[in-house]
Amino acid sequence: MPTVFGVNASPFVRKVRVFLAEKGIPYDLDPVIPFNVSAEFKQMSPLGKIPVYRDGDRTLADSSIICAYVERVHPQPALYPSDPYEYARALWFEEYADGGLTPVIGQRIFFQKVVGPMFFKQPTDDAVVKKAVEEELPPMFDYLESQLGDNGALVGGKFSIGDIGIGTQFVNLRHAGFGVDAKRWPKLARYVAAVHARPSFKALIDEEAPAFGKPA
Ligand SMILES: N[C@@H](CCC(=O)N[C@@H](CS)C(=O)NCC(=O)O)C(=O)O
Repeated sequence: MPTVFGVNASPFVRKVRVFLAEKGIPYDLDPVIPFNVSAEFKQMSPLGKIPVYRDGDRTLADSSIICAYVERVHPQPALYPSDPYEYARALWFEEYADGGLTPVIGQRIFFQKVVGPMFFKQPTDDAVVKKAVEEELPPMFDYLESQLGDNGALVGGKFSIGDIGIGTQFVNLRHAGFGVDAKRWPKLARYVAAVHARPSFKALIDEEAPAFGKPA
């Protein structure tokens, strides 16, 4: 059985766990916290980050790379579109989430509301959160709203790695006590609710919410 190294609340660990759940692949979870990691862990993850995936004697770091590998080993159900442009668009949304949403949702909102107070005894800086929620997120939500059709997926009408990458960020936002205003972004609000209702996401939200967020 493969092992995922990493802890709940990391959007990247959750991305891999949702991916594996969608594929129906059982795995063990080794809850490595990414602070002062061991030399042994750094051999698997040279940047010292979570997640890491171990499959027999093969190890991989980085959620995007892990998912790409798992897709090749377990092609069904396909979580990357087969059409070349849709494939690239799905990767784009994964990157938009990892590189674009993470600095706002993860590093500012979730860190200030959850990680800082819980792990570093650091009070929330409300000004940072307010700026992120009121000024930085809305243009990102506008963009996502503009990309959504009515079929519940970002690319090609079919659930993909792009939806997993975006969906996992919104779990952190939810744990921090924020959501999507359905009056302002109706398609995005519906989309996020539908993605989070999938068994793969719901199981993790239910698992994490008592520790990190509001009860699901
Ligand atoms: N691009 C990486 C990012 C992973 C990442 O930043 N993980 C964070 C936790 S959410 C981490 O391990 N941070 C510890 C550190 O940067 O030292 C991925 O997709 O896996």
